[in-house]
Amino acid sequence: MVGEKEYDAIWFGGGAAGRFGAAFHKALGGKPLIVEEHHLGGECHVCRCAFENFFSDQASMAELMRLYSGKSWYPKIDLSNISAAKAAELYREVGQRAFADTMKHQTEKQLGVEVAWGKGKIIDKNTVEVNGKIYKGKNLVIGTGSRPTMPNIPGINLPGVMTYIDHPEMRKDPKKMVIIGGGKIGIGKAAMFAPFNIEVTVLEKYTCLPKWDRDIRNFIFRDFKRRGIKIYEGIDVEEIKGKGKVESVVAQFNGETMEFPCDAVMMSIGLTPNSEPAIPLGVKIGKTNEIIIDEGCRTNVPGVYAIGDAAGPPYFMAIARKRGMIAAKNIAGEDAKMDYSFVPDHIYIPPLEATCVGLTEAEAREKYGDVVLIQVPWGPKPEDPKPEEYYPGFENQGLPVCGRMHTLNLLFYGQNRNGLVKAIVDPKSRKYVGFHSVGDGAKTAFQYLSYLLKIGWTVDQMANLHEIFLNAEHFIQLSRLVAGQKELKGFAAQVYLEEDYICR
Ligand code: COM
Repeated sequence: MVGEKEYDAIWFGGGAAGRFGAAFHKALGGKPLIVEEHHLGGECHVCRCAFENFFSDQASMAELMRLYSGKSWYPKIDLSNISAAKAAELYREVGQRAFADTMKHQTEKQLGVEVAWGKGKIIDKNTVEVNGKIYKGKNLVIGTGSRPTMPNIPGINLPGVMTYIDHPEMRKDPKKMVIIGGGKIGIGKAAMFAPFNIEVTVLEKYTCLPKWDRDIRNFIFRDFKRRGIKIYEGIDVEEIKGKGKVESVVAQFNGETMEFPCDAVMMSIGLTPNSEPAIPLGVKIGKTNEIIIDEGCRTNVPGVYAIGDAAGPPYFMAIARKRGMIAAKNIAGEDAKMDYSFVPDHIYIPPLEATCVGLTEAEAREKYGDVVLIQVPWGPKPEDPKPEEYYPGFENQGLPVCGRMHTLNLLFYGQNRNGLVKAIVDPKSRKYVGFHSVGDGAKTAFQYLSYLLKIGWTVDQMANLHEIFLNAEHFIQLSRLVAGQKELKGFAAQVYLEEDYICR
């Protein structure tokens, strides 16, 4: 049966990219149709960003309760029965359904975008079949997302091997978890599981969070060490062992065979784009299985676009949604291009979060030579800290980094765990070239900081903004303290502690 209408575009996949693209297309006056089998919004509210926001909050609560238990006015809290599986159950029961309903209501009712529900089959670039019904479109937009990359190692299919997709599905609390892959997903998962009395070890073949600023990495890994989360870099996983279920991970480390007993393994070595449904159309596929697109999200086949994770990295929701928007504009006859400059990055590391945009210090030094750092805390402990006069365990390192409740509380209770902010400035032009933060609540500012970087914002302009003190990232007031310098030198003694927190 042929559908009555011909659509301007069939959006194949209603995830973040397809849903936003189709909505934008409709707003531009086009006739879009989304084809979606499961949920509008894709994996986001099932197992990715929305779920991770929720689960990070649960992990933050658990970690903070542990930290504050019995201190000051906090009662002693018994954390022996806390459960990551129970937290996941709450999300399954409430979060997934509530988000699915909201996405459906917003897309179909509020935005008036038509959805063909069911497993779609691409017949040709103008024809898609859903539940036996044929839909015709002038353009086809592939937004089929990505999946976890799975290595071909023995034991990979054993029960107990999970990926981020299985996280909300967990029914039982593991005791020991090995996380294979120390990228953004793996490091975030380590911080999320550890507060639930789960012993976590991260095994990374190369370098954890390789693109992040050294100080941010050090901050995260110093905190992991304190929390008992072990990290190995340069370790080569050979096998997952177990009789009927996961029992250990075997790896080569510095020429030795090591075995890590565990009852769960989280695989997080990367993402693979789901490009397969588009291959019969003759679209070009890249080395990492991504559909190759130009700046306008066009594939090599006229009238066929690819958006979101299906078109490869950066794997970031804003990019997915913006690729949808750019494809919509081009379908509507504009000549729009993606802008990949100054894309921020973010990790949940409950009870905090890390965010960055622009250059790392190392990259900035390579490009600009001597750069100025505007950061807190700014260096080793003062000579005369007498920490016990403040509070047992209070390290008195530099100034507090204040965000929301977590960071100020962490300052007083958390043995210097409250955060780090760092802006990098080219002293000649006085322009910022990078912003970095570990703390709580700063990610909101980074949405706008990325734009300020793009337009070449200077310390002098920042010094003129109106801060609402206490704020999550301090960049305005810290910049104002030095903006009066004719020759910009920044603060004195800007050395951050560098130690080795990782097993290498
Ligand atoms: C968010 C998914 S849960 S989407 O990007 O709004 O579609």
